[in-house]
Amino acid sequence: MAHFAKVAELSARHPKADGASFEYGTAGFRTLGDTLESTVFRVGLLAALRSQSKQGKTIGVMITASHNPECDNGVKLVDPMGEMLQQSWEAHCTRIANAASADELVAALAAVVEAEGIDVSVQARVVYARDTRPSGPLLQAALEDGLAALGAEATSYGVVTTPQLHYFVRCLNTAGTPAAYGEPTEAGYRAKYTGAFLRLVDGRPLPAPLHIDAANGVGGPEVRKLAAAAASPYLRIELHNDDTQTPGRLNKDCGADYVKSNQRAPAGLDLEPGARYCSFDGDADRIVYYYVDEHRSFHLLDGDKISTLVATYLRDLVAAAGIEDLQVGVVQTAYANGSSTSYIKDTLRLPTVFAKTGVKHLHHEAEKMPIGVYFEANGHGTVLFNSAAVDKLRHAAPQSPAQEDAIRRLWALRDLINESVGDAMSDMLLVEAILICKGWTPAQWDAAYTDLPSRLLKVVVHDRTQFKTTNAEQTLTAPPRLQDAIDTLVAKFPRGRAFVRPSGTEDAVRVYAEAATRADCDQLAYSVAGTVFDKAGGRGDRPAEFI
Ligand code: NG1
Ligand code: ZN
Repeated sequence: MAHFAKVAELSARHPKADGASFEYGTAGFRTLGDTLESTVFRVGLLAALRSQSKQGKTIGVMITASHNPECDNGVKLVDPMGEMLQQSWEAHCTRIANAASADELVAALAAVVEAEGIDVSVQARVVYARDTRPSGPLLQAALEDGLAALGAEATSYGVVTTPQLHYFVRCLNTAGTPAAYGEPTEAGYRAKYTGAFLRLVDGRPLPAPLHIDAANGVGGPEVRKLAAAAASPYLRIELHNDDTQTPGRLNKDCGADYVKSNQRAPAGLDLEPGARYCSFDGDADRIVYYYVDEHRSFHLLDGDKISTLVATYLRDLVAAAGIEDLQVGVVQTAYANGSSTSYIKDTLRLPTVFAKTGVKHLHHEAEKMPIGVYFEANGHGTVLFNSAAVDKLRHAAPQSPAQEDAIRRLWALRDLINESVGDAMSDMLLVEAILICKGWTPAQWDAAYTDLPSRLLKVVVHDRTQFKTTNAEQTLTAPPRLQDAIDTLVAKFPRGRAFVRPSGTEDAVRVYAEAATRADCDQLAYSVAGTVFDKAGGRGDRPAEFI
């Protein structure tokens, strides 16, 4: 096809290593940064085709490996409304990334054009950005070659957070329509979110400063600019781990993933009772909060705690606004702490569903709810208002000043939320606004329910693809009889729950367990991990007994 004339020539500059194999998974392509050049070049080609398949709508490409080590990198595509790439294209991505030669690559591209009925005369439009990783500039150059090979109109947003890029894509594709989302610029992003935040908190007592661990990633400079744009005593921040220059520091012993996984403060922060802390991950799409009590015990306020805080606040505002039949629902994954699920069902009495791991799955479930709050326990999530909910808000007829105020607040909340994707900065402003409005300390927020002790382990096995799950990934259907063995172990522990699933982002199987006490939980987690190791081809060291 003439359209692919330049592909072979430019592809030769970014050859694929023999034998290398890539898969577009939950987080796009993700692996060691110095093995990704051919893949990122090809993602440029894919982005152009995806845009053409959407009649020239703007597609986004983000180069990041999020919370993973600095030596990793990754790349993912962003669809026109700022959402994750439509799942049916993931197989196209994998096939194109794995084409062994230039000829195979061109044939694979032609197959996508054929399968999707793409009109290649449409002008493709693509915007892209990267995080602070050292491998980023070289990968960006490869991407630019891929975009040039198909004549895409390409615009770089430089180094920004992942959710900022999602926001830009949505703004660009909704400009001039009733769904216009905002200005597709960094300044526009900051103005939109800080404006909504200040509308919500205006007149309330001022909070203490917020301490932010920026994981030594792109969130550091970006949140500094956000606070400068707000220029308000309602958003006073103390920034920590904001070194994006020194090699090796990104995500090293810090950031949301470290804090959630280790249930402890990041390096570089000495926690003081009474203060409020949060951690972003390396590309600032996840956030967790935490604090220490007067005995200096550490308390984590993870995605489940954020989700329940936000859902409660929204539910109460809808009631205060006097709007009937505007249901707030909550989407979780199996990694949600069992106490949070019971709290949502039994105390808040809100509908809740489980989705598979990975935000695209939660996003799709939340879209089915009028107001859908979704968070992974690791702090990645947001809130969606469907069009029926927006209509209800638009047509609400307040009967009192209190109702009018609640409706005004619901609008401001909607503006405060990055609906395209989970966003650490927007989620931070959301939590801050709610805490300010309620006059709450982190301990008061934490008091809603007590987490069950939980433990997340990894088991390396010879072949993780043999693990198949059902029931939102909580039950194994293969390898045979492994689930029975897990069930027998779980039954021994009060409030015990455990499940096993293959990771979508790492070559490992994850084991999650929770139980009524820390000792029971650890015993359950390690015995399930040991069983997986023994019965399903464990590799390397058998998971160590807990200490
Ligand atoms: P995998 O590796 O499939 O467990 C991890 C996280 C997900 C999600 C993705 C994408 C856990 C247990 N899993 O997926 O929640 O964030 O990475 O980054 O946290
Ligand atoms: Zn991330």
